Amino acid sequence: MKNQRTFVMIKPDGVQRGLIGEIINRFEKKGLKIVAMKFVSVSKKLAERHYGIHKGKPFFQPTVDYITSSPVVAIVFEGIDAINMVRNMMGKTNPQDAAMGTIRGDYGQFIGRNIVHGSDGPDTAEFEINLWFKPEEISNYKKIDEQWLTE
Ligand code: IDP
Ligand code: MG
Repeated sequence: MKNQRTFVMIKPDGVQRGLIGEIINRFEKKGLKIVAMKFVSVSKKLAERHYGIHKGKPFFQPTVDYITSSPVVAIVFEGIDAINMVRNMMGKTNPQDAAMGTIRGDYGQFIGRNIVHGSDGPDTAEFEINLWFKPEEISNYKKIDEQWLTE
């Protein structure tokens, strides 16, 4: 059982379709703690760094274009096994394969518009949190429900 931080982005389609509250609500109700959050118009440079691992793949440029097309919400969540928890709650990359009950399964139709991003492992989470947030934008604080989320 490890407390982890993970980076989440509500992508432009999630923002444009009015799903910001719905998505944050799901993570919040699960018990994940928001430790950083901001509304961002993503630059080409930031988008290319964020998706740098996919450089050279056919979907790289379309995905950069997608996340720079309209503002996004950038969030750092903290919780027990938060990285996997968020990935499970988002569902598979392609909304057509994502289980009902997941964010992508419930709200998405197409792989190129899959609503939400979440870090895929501890190294990626660290890289992405540092890429999107300055240390002073991240809050260390105790939340009143924490004692009820563990034994
Ligand atoms: P992930 O977001 O579930 O981690 P990745 O394979 O890391 O999935 O891909 C990053 C993003 O690139 C996806 O969320 C999606 O927006 C986009 N993407 C991935 N594969 C495709 C594709 O085959 N067509 C269009 N877009 C894709
Ligand atoms: Mg990924």
